[in-house]
Parts: sequence; C-alpha cells; structure tokens
Amino acid sequence: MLAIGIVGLPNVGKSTLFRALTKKQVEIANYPFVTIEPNVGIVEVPDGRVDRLAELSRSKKKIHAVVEFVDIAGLVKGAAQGEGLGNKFLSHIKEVDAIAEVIRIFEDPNVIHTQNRVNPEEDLKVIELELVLKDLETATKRFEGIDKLIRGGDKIAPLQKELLSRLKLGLEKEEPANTVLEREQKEFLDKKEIAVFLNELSLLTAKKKIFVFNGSEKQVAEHWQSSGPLKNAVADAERILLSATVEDELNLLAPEERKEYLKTLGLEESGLDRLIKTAYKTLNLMTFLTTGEDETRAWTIPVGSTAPRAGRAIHSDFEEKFIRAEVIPCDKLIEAGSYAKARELGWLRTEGKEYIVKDGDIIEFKI
Ligand SMILES: Nc1nc2c(ncn2[C@@H]2O[C@H](COP(=O)(O)OP(=O)(O)O)[C@@H](O)[C@H]2O)c(=O)[nH]1
Ligand SMILES: [Mg+2]
Repeated sequence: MLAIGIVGLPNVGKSTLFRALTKKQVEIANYPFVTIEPNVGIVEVPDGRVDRLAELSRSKKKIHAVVEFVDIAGLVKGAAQGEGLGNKFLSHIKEVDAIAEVIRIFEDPNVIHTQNRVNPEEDLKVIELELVLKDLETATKRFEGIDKLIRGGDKIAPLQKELLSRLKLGLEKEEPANTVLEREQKEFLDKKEIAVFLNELSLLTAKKKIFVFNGSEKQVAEHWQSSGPLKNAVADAERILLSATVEDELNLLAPEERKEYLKTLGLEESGLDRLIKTAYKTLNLMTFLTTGEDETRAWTIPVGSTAPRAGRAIHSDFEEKFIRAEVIPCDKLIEAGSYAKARELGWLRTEGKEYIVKDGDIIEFKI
C-alpha cells in the first residue's frame, strides 16, 4: 500500500494531526494485507460514490479505498548529522511514497517553538535543508563505492556514477533532487537502469510533497498573503490549510454537528478529508469500483492503468486470465438506477485488454 509520511519540526502539530487521522482509521479486518504499528494509520479516501452505489446495489458491505499515513518523528535541525532520532528517522521516511510537510503557523505561548518563535519561512528552510543533507549523504555513500563496481565490470555502474555525480553537484548547492532531475535530459532519466536505480535510492527530495499549514484559517491566510518566500517555497506543490486541533475536535462530533461546525468555519470539507484526497491524487492514484449485493468496493490503481492491470488490484488471476470487461461509469449506473436498466439503455460497454480505465468506472471482469 502507498504511504504518506508526516514530517516537520517538533511541536508543529504532527502527532495531533496523526491522532485526528487515526480516529478515522478503517476496520482493519477488511484489509488483510495491512500490518498495524503505532505510528501508522490507515484511513478511508472519502468518496460519496461508494455510498450511493452501495445503496443502489443494497450491498451488505462497503469498502472504501485507503491510504496509509505514518507519523515520522525525529526531524530536527542537525538530523542529517544524527541529531534527534537521526538514522531511525531516515529509515522511516525512506519507505514512504510521498511527504506531508507540516509547517506551524499557529501562535500559542503554551507550546514551545524549537527556534523560540513562530517562523514558517525559517522552518521550511530548516526542513528542506535537512532533507537535502540526508540525500547528499545517501548519494555520496553510493558514489564512494561506485568505482569499485566499475572496475569489477558492472555494466550499469558508469551510468549510475554519472547520475550520482550530477545529483551530488546539485545537492551540494542545496538544490533538492527533483530540481536536479527536472533539469536532466529526459533521454538519460528514461533509461530503464536509471529509473530503477533512482527508485532504489529513494531520495527524500525527489518524493512528491504536500505542504500542510497548521493554524487557524485567519492566521494562515494572513501569513500566506504577507509571505512571498513562503509562496515561492511551496510553488506548484499541493498545499492544505488546516488546524490540527480543530480537526481533532471535529472527530468528537456527530456527523450532523460536524457539518454545522464546518459551515460556521466557512468550510465544505474537513482539512483531513482534503488532505486524504490530495494525498491520493498526489500519489497519482485513481479509483475503479465493483458493486453487487455482497459488497460495493473502491479499488486503487495507478492513473493510466489498463483493464487487466486494474484487475490485478482484485486478484492476479483477473490480470492473467483477462478476456474482457464490462464497464459503465459510476454516474451512468446511478442515473440508470439499476444494472438491468443500464443494460437495456445500452450503457454497458464491453472493453478489451487495451482499455485505459477511467476514474469512477464500474468494472465487471470476465475471465
Ligand atoms: N493552539 C494550537 N495548538 C496546537 C495546534 N496543533 C497542535 N497544537 C498543540 O501543539 C502541541 C504539540 O503538538 P504535537 O502534535 O504533539 O506536535 P509534534 O511534535 O509535531 O508531533 C500540542 O500541545 C498540541 O495540542 C493548533 O493548530 N493550534
Ligand atoms: Mg509528535
């Protein structure tokens, strides 16, 4: 399963956010492949289509798509040199697919700030620098052993050396790996050996990122308006504004009260729901659905998957023995009101191996 790591300096609200997330934790029994650890939370991706389809099919069970969040402790100034939890931090963060970077905006005299004052721009710089330094360490270590591999006749090592030296050059200038990679020639990066090697290096500054600004709506808005550096640093990355404490409180309310409360805050959706959806999108994932009396279920697949690849999410047989699939977009089935009606209207399509699945397709596999 794909995982998002929550990182940030101490006392910025990571654990509060994580606690709020885990209150939404799914019934683990439905996800047999999941192992639970104290700093891991598995949460449903909010998706109204699942509820509507379950109603239409009178399903006994409803199973949403999920994403995994990991509360990663140990990032402090100097973490790259082993300060704080140092290496433990590194091994945890390397395993995640994307990073949610929590930045403290809220002011609260009772919550100590590690740099003694609330300064999001500075915090951001500290975090980015630590991540860059970790990557520099990773790249340097690999670089040091590479000549030996080349001498030993390793065919791929010279290419790896080239990549590592370009990465090192950039990282030494405090450029994140993704900036270096963006500049690289596509032909170079597209080489299969390079892609595999890069993946295996799992550089922190090459991971997808979501910024989470933690504070009241007002505080965040004020800060955002007045801060050019903050805007620059975030650039095109996804960003979520929320208050971790409010999110935690929201979980205590009944669904109706929650809606009311959100309304008074001028919000349609909780910050957590926005975060979960954004995470799903950032990981380049999408959903297809299956529905019937037994269950209605959302399945997670990479954007651009073919029908057989989608089948793999259910069972490897569905990919290997794929013959064809019967497909209807979710909104079309809901509009028709039933499978029988949809069939009568000719809205069910038969698709073959090459079909590229779209988000919200309902698929029945024929094997
Ligand atoms: N006023 C205020 N306090 C918060 C907010 N988010 C977290 N806190 C408090 O800040 C303290 C540190 O939060 P925690 O989640 O443990 O931070 P972590 O070190 O990043 O995991 C706790 O006392 C939280 O209650 C917020 O949005 N507003
Ligand atoms: Mg914490």
